[in-house]
Amino acid sequence: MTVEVSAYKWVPDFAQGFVRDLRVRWALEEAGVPYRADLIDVMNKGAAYSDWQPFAQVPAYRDGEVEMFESGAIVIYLAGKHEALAPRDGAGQARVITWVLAALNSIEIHVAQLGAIDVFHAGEAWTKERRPQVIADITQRLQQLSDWLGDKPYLEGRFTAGDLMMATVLRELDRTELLSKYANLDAYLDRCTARPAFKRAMDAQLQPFRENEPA
Ligand SMILES: N[C@@H](CCC(=O)N[C@@H](CS)C(=O)NCC(=O)O)C(=O)O
Repeated sequence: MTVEVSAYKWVPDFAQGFVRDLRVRWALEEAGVPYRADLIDVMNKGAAYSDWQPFAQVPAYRDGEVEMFESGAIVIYLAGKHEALAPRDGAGQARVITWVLAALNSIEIHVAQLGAIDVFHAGEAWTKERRPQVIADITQRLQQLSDWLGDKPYLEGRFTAGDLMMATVLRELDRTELLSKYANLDAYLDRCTARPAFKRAMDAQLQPFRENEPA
């Protein structure tokens, strides 16, 4: 069966290039696995979609053997199958799983709060009080990540699904100044997103947005 990934037909400008199907598309591109995007309407997903993704979000994934949701789980699953995404030895794979979860649970958890403050709840009174602490939390994590990375090209030396996930999280800070204070993280993000597989994944996400732009 063809690998299928759910994605949106169109999203508003601020979300274009950031919808989380990008993570799965990128992993599949790195692994050289062809796939089909099942495009759904963000405003009208249809009741049946919740059978595939219980929270009615994207991405969801299926390949004939498994049916999954959660971008992190899907990327970890793919890393287990493809050397392009993780070493084949158990210890190496354990490190990759660790970094995928670190990206999501130790860094994105803070970065997502900044998105809530600056984008989804922009201008609301409570955001003024909350924002400084969120910035402090992100800054601490970036410093720690920068210290870990040092002058390595990737988190574990070679590119893995851990870098893929970390780069998609760090990209969420692109509209802030926070990342540019860490030259090695800035260069790391550029290195990850310069990969041809990332560019193909990005093009594939953006193409339907151009074709389905509301009149
Ligand atoms: N934890 C989920 C989050 C998925 C998610 O937030 N999807 C967003 C797009 S990036 C979505 O579908 N939002 C629309 C909605 O919630 O209705 C994952 O990583 O897969």
